[in-house]
Amino acid sequence: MITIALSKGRIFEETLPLLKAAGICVLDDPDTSRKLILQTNHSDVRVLVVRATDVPTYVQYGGADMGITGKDTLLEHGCQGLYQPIDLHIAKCRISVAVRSDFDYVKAVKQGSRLTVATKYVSISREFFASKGVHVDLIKLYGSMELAPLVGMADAIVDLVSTGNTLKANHLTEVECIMDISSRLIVNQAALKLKQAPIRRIMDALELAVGT
Ligand code: PRT
Ligand code: MG
Repeated sequence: MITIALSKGRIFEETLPLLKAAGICVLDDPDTSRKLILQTNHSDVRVLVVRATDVPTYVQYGGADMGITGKDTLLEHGCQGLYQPIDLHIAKCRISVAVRSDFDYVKAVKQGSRLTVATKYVSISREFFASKGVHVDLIKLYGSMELAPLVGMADAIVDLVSTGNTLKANHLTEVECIMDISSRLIVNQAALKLKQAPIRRIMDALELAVGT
């Protein structure tokens, strides 16, 4: 049995065509079904539906043999016990610093001010600001980061940006891009040794599907 961990939403939707190209069709729709284990057209391939931030954990601890996760989630989680063989080029966005439109970020950085930054991405943010020599106090949030500068809780946020519409709607301005993000295939290292042939077959098919 090969178990693949996926999260509902954009990653699931953008992964389906790649799996299909690899000959794997998921038989249940996670939006209408309450099942957390989905069958596929292969009796020996199944899909787990988990929270996006839990995908690396399931793969790391062997609850799933492989999974698909954003680079953002992977960097925050850490990569222990995981192979990352393929960039699937899906769910693309960037992770950026944004501030209230009336906040002069460039000046604050130039003056060496201490910044308060609200984010779900504490580890990525800590590393980024340290590399710039900017002192920050990080506030960990789990969602709706955009609110923090609006209510005076933070000078800046670090969050994912795609179209930029969410920032715009909340009168925030993107001032710096930290890195481009896409989703990766991750594979449990022990599973790759134990189930080498079937895992390689899926990896090769996905790689081919991404290239086409
Ligand atoms: O939503 P939930 O709390 O269940 O989990 P999640 O937010 O971790 O999952 P999900 O499905 O929202 O995101 C999964 C992955 O998709 C992320 O880890 C990214 O790798 C990738 N991705 C790609 C994005 C976006 N684009 C994106 N735009 N994830 C989130 N967003 C959000 C962003 O956080 C912001 O709130 O969309 C908003 C910005 O979008 P624009 O288009 O207005 O700029
Ligand atoms: Mg989300």
